[in-house]
Amino acid sequence: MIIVKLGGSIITEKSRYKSFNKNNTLNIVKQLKKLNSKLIIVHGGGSFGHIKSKEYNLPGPVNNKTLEGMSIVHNDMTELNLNISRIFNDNGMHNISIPPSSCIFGGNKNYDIFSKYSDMNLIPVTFGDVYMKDEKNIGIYSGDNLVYDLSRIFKPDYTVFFSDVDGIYDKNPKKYKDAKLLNSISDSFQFENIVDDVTGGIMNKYNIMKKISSLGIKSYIINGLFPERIMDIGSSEFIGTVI
Ligand code: ATP
Ligand code: IP8
Repeated sequence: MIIVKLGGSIITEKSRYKSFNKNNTLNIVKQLKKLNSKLIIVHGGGSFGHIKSKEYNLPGPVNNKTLEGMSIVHNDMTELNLNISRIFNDNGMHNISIPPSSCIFGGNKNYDIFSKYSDMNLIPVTFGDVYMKDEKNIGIYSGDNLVYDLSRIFKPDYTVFFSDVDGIYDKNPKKYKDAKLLNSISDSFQFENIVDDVTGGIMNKYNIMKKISSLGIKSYIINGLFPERIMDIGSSEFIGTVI
């Protein structure tokens, strides 16, 4: 089993509301097919999730505005999910969409349905979503957090995070031309997000990857513009960051 996160920056254009990057997604799906492995797919929100979350003050306390926002963001996320699920299906990778807002409520999480569908050889396709943190607060559950939750349950061989950069650098490569790619992380590095993310950007991703590694599971960040790099995992040719 491999758990794959499709980052919002590679499957959408993050600064343009609801712009889906079909070609990037298709290229990744084609490589995933070649792996011939059991998969769980998690995708981020990108411009289908973060823009409206911010506009409607999410995460935040329940009120008329945040409830409306919750509905809008969830609908937009299911639209993105449908775009992605169809590409998998069109490429012979049959799947089932599982919204986290139906599995998580307050402190209660129940992911049993993932194993049931996975056992039937349907690929679960899930996503960062809105959810009820408790009775008074609406939260945003990041796709990265889901990768961790699912890793604890499924103990995958490894996890892969497709993003729009080659991996983690010593500083933001989008801002600094001299940024150096870190193949693995031992030194300190800086995070500076250009596009605001309601779930914490690459810093949250790095913290999640560290938590996954404490389960004894490796996580790889790969540039989704070069998804074929997934084939080099474990070899000296691999380009990306492993944690
Ligand atoms: P998500 O679905 O969680 O949004 P994502 O793959 O789109 O996943 P981001 O959270 O957008 O990931 O993180 C990737 C971005 O982080 C890059 O586009 C880059 O601009 C930014 N970034 C900031 N600091 C760094 C760093 N030190 N190394 C790599 N990227 C960095
Ligand atoms: O992009 C958050 O998931 P992420 C999704 O994986 C929403 O952090 C709804 C903003």
